[in-house]
Amino acid sequence: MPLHDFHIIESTLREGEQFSTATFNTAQKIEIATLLDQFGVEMLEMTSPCASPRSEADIRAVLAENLNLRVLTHIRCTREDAQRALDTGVHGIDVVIGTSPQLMTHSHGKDIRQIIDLAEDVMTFIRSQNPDVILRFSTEDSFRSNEADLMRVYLAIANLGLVNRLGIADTVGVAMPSQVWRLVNQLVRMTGLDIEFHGHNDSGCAIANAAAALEAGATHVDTTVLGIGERNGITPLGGLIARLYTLNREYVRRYNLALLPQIDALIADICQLEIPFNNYITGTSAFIHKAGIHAKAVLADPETYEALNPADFGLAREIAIGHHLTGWNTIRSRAQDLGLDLDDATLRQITANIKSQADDEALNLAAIDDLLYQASQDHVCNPIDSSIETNNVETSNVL
Ligand code: HCA
Ligand code: CU
Repeated sequence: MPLHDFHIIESTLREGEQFSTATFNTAQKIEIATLLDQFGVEMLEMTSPCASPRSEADIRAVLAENLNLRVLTHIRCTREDAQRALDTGVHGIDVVIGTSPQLMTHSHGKDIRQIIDLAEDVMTFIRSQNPDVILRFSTEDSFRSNEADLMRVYLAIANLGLVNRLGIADTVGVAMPSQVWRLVNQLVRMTGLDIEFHGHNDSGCAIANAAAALEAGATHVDTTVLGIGERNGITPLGGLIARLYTLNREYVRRYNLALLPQIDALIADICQLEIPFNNYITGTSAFIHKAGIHAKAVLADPETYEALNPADFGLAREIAIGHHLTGWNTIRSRAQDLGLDLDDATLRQITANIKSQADDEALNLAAIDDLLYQASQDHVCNPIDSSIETNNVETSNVL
């Protein structure tokens, strides 16, 4: 299980460019590549040089930055595309060809024998031109391909002894984690080569499928920042990190995790998106605790209700206070933060008051603070404060 030793192929500058609102100019590509390099991703996949003049120029521009990460480009399975890719001086080439009946019919029109012949020819050509380029061969739409056909293709390519990696792609986001596990496991056992997983998120399994691939022995996972890509995208970088961190922090310790908020914010900004409230790690609510029972336990020990430590990502947890589910431990903690010394009975009374008011509308922090300051002043003059409205909430039930 190479979970401690996997590699991220960050494809924001390839798959991510295929997202509906994504267009990156050269400076933005360099900024994104540089940040991802600082984060520590091992590989960066860029759009084919054949896609547009700027796509070609930008591969060279990113290469000229001399980053630590390896720069890859993603091409169709043709000699022409391969030559253009080689000409850029890129570190690695990711070749893909569709193998599902749908793609064989509507994309390139070739049958399995023709696919194998073409792939063998293109792989042999690339290797003959450059013995060092990192070479990957992948089948598009692997999970809707006929399994026997798929294996014929992979075995033929593996037997050439020329490629560094085989890729599998859940192109339309239909695979279940168990299917991914099985296919990866089969390929690892059959070929012994490095295996890459690329998974779309149409049915919400992109992260789970990437994790299943790694558990089955995959060595590389494709991600994009915020998961952007065709349709609703692929495995998000932050989501993969969250998944692996919660298995074992050591798996992701080599990455500069505190850069994640900046990376997500940069892509959201360029693509004019809001980071979803429920996004992994960087969503606005990812570290907000609300119910009194939760807040009490988190105040005692955050790990009670946190599988991820926000501080590891340069973030802070929040405790929501002014709502009807609040608890007196939370209110006491706020009073302590304000330097107010209020006795338990007073705090319970204020809590009951807040709950009662918040049944109609949540109170903001300033309103809570006013109540606490007021109580503290009244307390000095009159320890039993009759001005604070209470309701029938049993104080013993108020957590
Ligand atoms: C594409 C399809 C692809 C390729 C994945 C891969 C997919 O847009 O070219 O090369 O592994 O999802 O199948 O992104
Ligand atoms: Cu894709």
